[in-house]
Amino acid sequence: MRVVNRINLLALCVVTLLVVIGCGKKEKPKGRVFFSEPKDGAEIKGPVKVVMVVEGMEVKPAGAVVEGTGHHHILINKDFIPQGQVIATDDAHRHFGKGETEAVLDLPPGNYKLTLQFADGLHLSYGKDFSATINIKVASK
Ligand SMILES: [Cu+2]
Repeated sequence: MRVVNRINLLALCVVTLLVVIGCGKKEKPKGRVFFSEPKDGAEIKGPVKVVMVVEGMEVKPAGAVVEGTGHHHILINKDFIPQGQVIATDDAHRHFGKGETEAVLDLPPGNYKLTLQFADGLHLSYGKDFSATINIKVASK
């Protein structure tokens, strides 16, 4: 009898778990990007090491457009790029087209707004949902 009860309990747990997982999937956001380094508001001396994270997509070097993949960009003192718009290539728009997730930015002392922007293989932005902005201060050495 005890064994049967345990099996019933186990079955109930499995069903509950499946329902929870099933519901969770529907509510799961598409994904996001963020800097795991530096933290928003950080004050940094010297070169700025950045660590870029994406969730819900895969990092892939630039080139072909593959659904669900892309590469990171850091926009310096710029806002996110609207979805579908191509990201410029200049000093204020850095591409990490080799699929890098870490970089070192050599920034002169001052206050900076850094926007992380994920975009597809042809550098077309994934928009606001796949951007994150932090403010940092680079202190004089
Ligand atoms: Cu790019």
